[in-house]
Amino acid sequence: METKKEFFLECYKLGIIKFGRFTLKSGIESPFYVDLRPLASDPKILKLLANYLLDMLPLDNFDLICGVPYAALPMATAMSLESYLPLIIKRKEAKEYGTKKILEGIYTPGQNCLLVEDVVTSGTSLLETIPEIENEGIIVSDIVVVLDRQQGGKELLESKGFRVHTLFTISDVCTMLKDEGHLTDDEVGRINDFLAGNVVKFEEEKRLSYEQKLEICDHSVAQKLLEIAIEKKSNLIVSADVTSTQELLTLAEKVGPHIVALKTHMDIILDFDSDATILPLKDLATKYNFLLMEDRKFADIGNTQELQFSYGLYKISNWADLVTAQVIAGYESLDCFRNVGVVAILGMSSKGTLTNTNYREEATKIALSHPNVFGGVSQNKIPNELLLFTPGINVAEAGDGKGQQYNTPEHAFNELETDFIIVGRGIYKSFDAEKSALSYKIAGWNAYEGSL
Ligand code: 5BU
Repeated sequence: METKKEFFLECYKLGIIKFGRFTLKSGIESPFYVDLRPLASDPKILKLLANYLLDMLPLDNFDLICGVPYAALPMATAMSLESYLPLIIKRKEAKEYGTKKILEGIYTPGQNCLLVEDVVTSGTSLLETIPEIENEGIIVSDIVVVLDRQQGGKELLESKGFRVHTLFTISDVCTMLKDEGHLTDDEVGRINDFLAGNVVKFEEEKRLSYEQKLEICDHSVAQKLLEIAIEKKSNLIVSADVTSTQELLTLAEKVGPHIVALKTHMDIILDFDSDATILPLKDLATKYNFLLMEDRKFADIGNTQELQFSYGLYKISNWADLVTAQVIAGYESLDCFRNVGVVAILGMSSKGTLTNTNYREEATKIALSHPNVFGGVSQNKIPNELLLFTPGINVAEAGDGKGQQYNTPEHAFNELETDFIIVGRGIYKSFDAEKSALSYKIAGWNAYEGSL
């Protein structure tokens, strides 16, 4: 590695500096985050770093070398090995028993010690460390620093009479990374704002629109749902939890014009008959352009799910466009849902559900990786690659006395960035289901537009 710049770019590859939005210990938001500890895990880099640091100053001036714990300890050790300057170690806290020593190693009062620090920010922590070393009779005149965050630390230390030698400054780093295309003008602008002491304005990340989701969701059922949503200006799915074919068809006829999908629990229909129930339902779905979502919540091993999906009374695979499935049985259990889209149950709306953060994270990993899955049901945000379906929506009730918990469309769009709201009793139990569907459709669409 010939130049200092090439050396820095090698260091950068180890992930020592990240750009984005970080909240510092002080509560201040910073556009970058530095952690030089990974440098010690690459012996070649650590050795080169030690030599770059040693090259900055005349070594004859020093009798000892000491790193400020912890990040600079391996750096100081490597510098000692390269220069034969003896190493001393400064404890973070004095030993509580025995010698109560703060410095470990062999030294004598009056010796001059070179101090090594990874990053200097305000300089205050070095100003606390130096007197602890000086109290042992050691002289500190020079400090070598790998990265100066340019927040006044160097100047403060110099004003107290110390010589500070820095290998890189954050400005150097920005210039090098910008030259190499790793940083945009906007990011450099934010870093400069930050260094000038101004409050940094971060762009709020916006939710994706249905048009943007169309570009990233490649499952055909996801595409169809998004196209219907855009065309009908609706994100409403009505949950048709009625118990007869007549009620189901009447409801579908009323709400059909306003929905993207009709969600069913076909096993609660008392007079289910594939000709009398499914054929007219499919006609209505075609007439009003909505999809059929069977909320079967499969939760068994793959072989059983395959049978439940295609056999028995309901033969779901013959008519459903999308189905819900638990992912509790693991990745392969979802392989059987070949000709439909799967919406995975990631989190539930009911009180006391076991779908805690850990479960949701694991379930989301399966959902993201399985090609049959294009969405998830949840009461929390999920990754953009999956469409989010949120049940438990009702503008008039907070619950149903049986564990269901309700939220508003505004909550679902603003807080969860949902894609589709699912409304059952709020519509089919209302006096006028068509009117209610229309008002939930408008509320859902307004909430979606408001969240953009
Ligand atoms: P409601 O009448 O709007 O409460 O009906 C909600 C529907 O959504 C109902 O069919 C449930 O089976 C379904 N649901 C739910 O409410 N909560 C969940 O977490 C899941 C599904 Br998953």
